[in-house]
Amino acid sequence: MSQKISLTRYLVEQQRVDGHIPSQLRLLIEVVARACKSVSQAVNKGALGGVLGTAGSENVQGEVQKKLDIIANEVLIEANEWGGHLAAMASEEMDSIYVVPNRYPQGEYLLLFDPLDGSSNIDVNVSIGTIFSVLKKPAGEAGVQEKDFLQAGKCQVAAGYCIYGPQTTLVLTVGDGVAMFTLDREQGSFVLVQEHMKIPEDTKEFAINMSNMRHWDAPVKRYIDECLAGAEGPRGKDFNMRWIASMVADVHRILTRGGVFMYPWDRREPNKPGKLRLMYEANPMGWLVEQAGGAATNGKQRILDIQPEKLHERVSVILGSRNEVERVASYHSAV
Ligand code: P6P
Repeated sequence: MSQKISLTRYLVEQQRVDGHIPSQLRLLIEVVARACKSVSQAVNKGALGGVLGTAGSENVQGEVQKKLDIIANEVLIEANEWGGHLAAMASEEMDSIYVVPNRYPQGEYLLLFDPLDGSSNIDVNVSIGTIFSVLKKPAGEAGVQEKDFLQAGKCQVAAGYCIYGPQTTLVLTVGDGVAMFTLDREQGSFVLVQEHMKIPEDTKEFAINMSNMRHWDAPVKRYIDECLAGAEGPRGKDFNMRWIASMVADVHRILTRGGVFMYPWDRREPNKPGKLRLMYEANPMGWLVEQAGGAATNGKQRILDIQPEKLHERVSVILGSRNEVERVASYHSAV
């Protein structure tokens, strides 16, 4: 029987054999993974755990917070604040950064996360997930401030997500490709099920919220119209559509079998560049997709090259199978 490789062993080998990650980063990733196991337990309880429904508050995005949004946020903060590997954390659910309290040692890493992405799906038992991104704190300066987080996605040193679906699965990159680990609940550990995941360069499947069609810009409308025209249209092939309205689930499908995911700018809120957040949604997902051979753009620029100006800034996202993403980008540059 082939030996099971745990997340711990994979990370130790990335540290020892490949020299990709220092021990502090390895520890950080293991702590985040343990926190995701706790979140998974809470999510799996559902109504039995009294964790469904709203918390009666709004987050910095002005979105109604679900009870599980707050629970997941607290789990990640409490799991990571004492270990000595972090200087601070930032979360979709918190207006400002969370600096590690003085009673704990400060580390050199910054952790950003969307503690429970897709939370509108919680109450209807559809897959949701935790998205995380790790940056290094800029050298030199004492203390840590919000501006230390404002680094482009290409500066990430680790990124991943944990999807709470039929399986609880952690997908991770430290810059050496993408590895997938499924939670073995009998052992209580994440077990490597695939590494060096690859997204097919071409696809026949797109993911977008079609109800927004009348609000899209011309390049996006052109791309989707051509997909809908099918074999008789300019693409010469039929397309399928999927939209789970949970970025983690849609991206996981694309990492697993290809596809293109689009949440573009639209006219509903013209002053916002998009709905999704750059720092803890688009950047980690964009790096994972690129590490798997795909591409991620805002239509005009590689997502990982975007220099953030605000912690919670939003961005237009087109990511997935490289040839499709490049086609959409070419339609944007043609206008
Ligand atoms: P819509 C979930 O709220 C989320 O942030 C992403 O996970 C998802 O892709 C998107 O919003 C869904 O948005 O407008 O289709 O509900």
